[in-house]
Amino acid sequence: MRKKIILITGANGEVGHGLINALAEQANTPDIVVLDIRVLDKAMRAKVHEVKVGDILDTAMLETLTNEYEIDAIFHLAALLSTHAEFNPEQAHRVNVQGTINLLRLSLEQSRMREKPVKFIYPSSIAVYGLPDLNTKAASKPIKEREYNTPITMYGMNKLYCEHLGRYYARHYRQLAATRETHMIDFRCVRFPGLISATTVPTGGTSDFAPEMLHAAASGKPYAAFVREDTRIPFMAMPDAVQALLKLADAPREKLSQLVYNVTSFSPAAAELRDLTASAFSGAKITFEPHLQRQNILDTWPAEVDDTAAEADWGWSPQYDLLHAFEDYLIPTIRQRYQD
Ligand code: AKB
Repeated sequence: MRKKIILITGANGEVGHGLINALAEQANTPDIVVLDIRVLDKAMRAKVHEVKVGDILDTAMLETLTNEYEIDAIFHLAALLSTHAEFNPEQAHRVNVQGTINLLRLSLEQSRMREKPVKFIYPSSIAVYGLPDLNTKAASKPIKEREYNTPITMYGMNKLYCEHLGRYYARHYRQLAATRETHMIDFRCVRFPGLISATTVPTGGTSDFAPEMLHAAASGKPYAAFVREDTRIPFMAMPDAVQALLKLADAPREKLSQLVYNVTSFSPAAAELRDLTASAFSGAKITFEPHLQRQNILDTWPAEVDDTAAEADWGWSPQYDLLHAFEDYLIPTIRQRYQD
């Protein structure tokens, strides 16, 4: 009999670490197998059953996973983020889209083998939105899932398309075949805002100015934010992002009225983030030197998203608002990190 597992791709990224910690603490959870192009950090290794170092584009390697394990759920976190993707759009497309198709196919294969849908948990992003100008952004109410789905970045387009691919593999796969698929996949998606972790500094994202500012201040380094002071996008503290993934994964299928859900916590202006950071770290040297093109990307992302569907369907509610995120999670944990 094959061992039942949960597969996490991109596990060495900042969401991956939090997710491994949270899953490892849960009772009755299948063992975790992780897949990343980099070796998993040492501190995490004891918490997982196996670390596969490899590329999600390597279909032969993915096949060995199918043969070795019964995969109960996949958290597909691997992706090239928005800023990184603009430097190599075709590579981003390969990783973000073809990589996701490879994992969707693997899930479908597994669903057939065990005659039960594999849960496919997919983090999408506010990058799927593309507001036309700042006036529209300022005048908009919190944006719903289906509004302004006109991204300007390769990453945003990749995420939006993969949301649709998830729907295809969940509901319409090979719809003209003589025999219909009986076991498709159970696709569930959250659209994350910018994430702020106290323990890891992200790379390659456009929302990175917030975590970069905090981590620089905590480690006594000056920081020039690449945005205007009035830049406003939604953010979330990392523990809430992990909870969102777990809560959506646990929700009864019949309660889910849609496949893709916005989730959000707070939407501060960059200047508010600077003020909160500076009041926690008295010597902080934070300035603003907007980078025209990265700013342009941020200006197309909404100031606020509407997450009422997630709240209604699966009880989503963030633990941290802006002040609590800083006071109870970010500042104490980051202080500790840079004192050690
Ligand atoms: C990025 O900035 O690319 C990501 C995101 C908002 O999805 N953090």
